[in-house]
Amino acid sequence: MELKGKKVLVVGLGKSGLAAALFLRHRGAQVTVSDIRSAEALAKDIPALLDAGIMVEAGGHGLLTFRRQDLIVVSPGVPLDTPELVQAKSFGRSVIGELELAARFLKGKILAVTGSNGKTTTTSLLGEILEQAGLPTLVGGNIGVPVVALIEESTDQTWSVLEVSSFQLESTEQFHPTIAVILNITPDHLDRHGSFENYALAKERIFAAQNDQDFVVLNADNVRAAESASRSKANVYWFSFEHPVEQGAWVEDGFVLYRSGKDATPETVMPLKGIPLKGEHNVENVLAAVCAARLAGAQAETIRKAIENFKAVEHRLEYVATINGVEIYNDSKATNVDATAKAIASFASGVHLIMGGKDKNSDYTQLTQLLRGHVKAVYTIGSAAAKIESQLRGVVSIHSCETLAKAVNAAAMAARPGEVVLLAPACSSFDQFESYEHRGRVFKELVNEWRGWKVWQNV
Ligand code: UMA
Repeated sequence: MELKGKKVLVVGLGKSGLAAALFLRHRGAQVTVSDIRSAEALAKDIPALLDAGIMVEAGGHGLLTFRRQDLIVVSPGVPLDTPELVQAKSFGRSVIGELELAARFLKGKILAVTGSNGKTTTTSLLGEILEQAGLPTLVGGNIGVPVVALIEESTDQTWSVLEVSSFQLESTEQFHPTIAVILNITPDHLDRHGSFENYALAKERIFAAQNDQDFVVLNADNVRAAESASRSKANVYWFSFEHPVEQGAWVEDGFVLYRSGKDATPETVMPLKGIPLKGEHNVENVLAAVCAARLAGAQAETIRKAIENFKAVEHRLEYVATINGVEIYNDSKATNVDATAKAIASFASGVHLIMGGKDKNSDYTQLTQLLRGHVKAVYTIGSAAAKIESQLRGVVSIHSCETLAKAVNAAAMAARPGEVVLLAPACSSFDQFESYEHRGRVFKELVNEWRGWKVWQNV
C-alpha cells in the first residue's frame, strides 16, 4: 500500500489516532487528524503533530474534511455509523480502522486474541510464553499499545501477539492472524453493535482472512464461540474446562492436558494448582494460552514455567490488600455483566460488590443467582445505578453510593474479617472516569486511604 503523497485523515486523537497519524506522516502521507474534543482538551498532543507537519481539526468533524481524503483511518472508539464517515463512504472514500492499517504493514506472524473477557490476561500470558520460548515477540492492540506502533520494530521472524476488540475487528479486511483465539462471546458493547449477533459477527472477523494453513482456537464450553467453528476455514483447535477435546487443551483430574491431533498422545502440561491466578475463568485463559502457544511452537515445559511465574494483570481481579482481615480486589476491567459474574464466582461468599458506571444496554438480572449465593451487599455508583437498583431490587441488599469514594467508604464500614470487597462494575467507566485503568487506580488510592484510616484508628 503506497502512502507517499496520499491525503489521509485520522479520526480520533487518542492513543491509536496519535500513533497512526505519526506513522502515516513518517511514510510520506499528507495527514490530517479530526477529533470531536476541543483544541484545549487536545493541547498536549497538538504541538508534536504540528511539528511533524500534521494538520489538526479539533472540536468536531467537518464534512468537507472527510470528503477531501484518499483514505480515512478510524480509531477503535469511533463508531462506523458516525454521519461524516457514512457520507465519506458514500462518496467513495476508503475507510479502514487502525488495526487494518497496521495489518497491511506489520511483518512476521500474528497471534490474535479476542473474546468478551480474558483477552488482556491471555494476551499478556502468551507474550510471556513466546518470549520465554525464545521467539521474537511483540505485544500490543487493545491491551493499550496501538498495533500501528509495533510496525517499525517488527521483522519477518516476529510473532505479534495482539489483543483485538470487536471495535477493531469491525473494520478489518486483510487482517490475517496465523493463530486466532476466541476466548468466549457473551453480551457486551450492545450500545455500539446494536445486537448480540452483530457483536458476535464482529468477533468472527478475527478469522475472516484465514485459510487452511492457519489455526483458530475456540472455547468448546462457550456456545457462541463454539458455533463459530462452522464458519472458519482454518484448522480448529479447542479448549475446554469440562471435557477432553479431540485436538487442543483441557482439564482432567486436576491437570492441564494438551493433544496436538486426534491420534496424538495427550501431554501433561501442568497441575491446576500451579496456576497462580484466581477463578475458573482464568483456567480457561490458561487453556487457551497453552493451546495457542503449542501451535506457535513453544514446548510444554516452557509454557508451564511461564504460567507459574505469571502475575495477575493490573485491574483484572487484581489483589490489592488485606485490611483488618478483609480482602480487597480490583476488577475494574470487569466492564460487562459476564466479567462481573466471573469475578463474583471466584469468591465463595461474603462479597461486598461495588458496581455501576456507564450502562451498555446490559441486563443485570443475569447476576441474580450469583448475587444470592455469594454477595452480601451491592454498592452502586455512576449513571447506571438507578437501572441496576431497579433490576436487582429484592435480590440483595443494595446501597446507593453515587461515587466510588462513597462506595469504598460504605463497603469498608460494612465488611467483616474473612469477607471480600470487590470492584467489578459490569459497566464502562466513561461517566465518571477517563478509562477503566483510571477507575482502578482511583479505587486503589481509596483503598490506601482506608488502610491509613484503619492504622490511625488502631493507634
Ligand atoms: N472521538 C472522535 N469522534 C467520535 C468518537 C471519539 O473524535 O465520534 C475521539 C475522542 O474524542 C478521543 C478519541 O476519539 O479523543 C478516542 O479514540 P479511542 O476511543 O479509539 O481511544 P484510543 O485511546 O485510541 O484507545 C483505543 C481503544 N479504545 C477503545 O476501543 C474505546 C483502547 O481500548 C486500546 O487500548 C487503544 O486504542 C490501543 O489499541 C480500550 C477499551 O476500552 C482499553 N477497549 C474496549 C474494551 O476493551 O472493552 C473495546
